Amino acid sequence: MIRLLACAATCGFALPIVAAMAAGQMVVIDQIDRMFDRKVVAIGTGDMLRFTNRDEFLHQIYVESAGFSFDSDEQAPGEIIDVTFPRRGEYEVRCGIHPRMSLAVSVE
Ligand SMILES: [Cu+2]
Repeated sequence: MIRLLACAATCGFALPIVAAMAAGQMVVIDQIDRMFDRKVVAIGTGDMLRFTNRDEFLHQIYVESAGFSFDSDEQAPGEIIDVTFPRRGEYEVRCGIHPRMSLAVSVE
């Protein structure tokens, strides 16, 4: 145990572990009444947005950009869709079924 702690202090793997724990935050975005629950969200690189569907009909979220694209396919009521944003940038999450739904995602 002492040897392990000594190695953690000198071998440098303690820092990456802390960094990994700090990354990967999750923000829940509800979809309700044909809207996202906010217009804008700011997250860090590698963070995840969790999209719920609190309506009684389908949603289908997607992102189209040069750096990152995603399509959830049909999301049933109650279903959860997780989207991880792997790199910095400004993105727009939209719904393929409800064209007025829009969420601006700033990844820093
Ligand atoms: Cu929708």
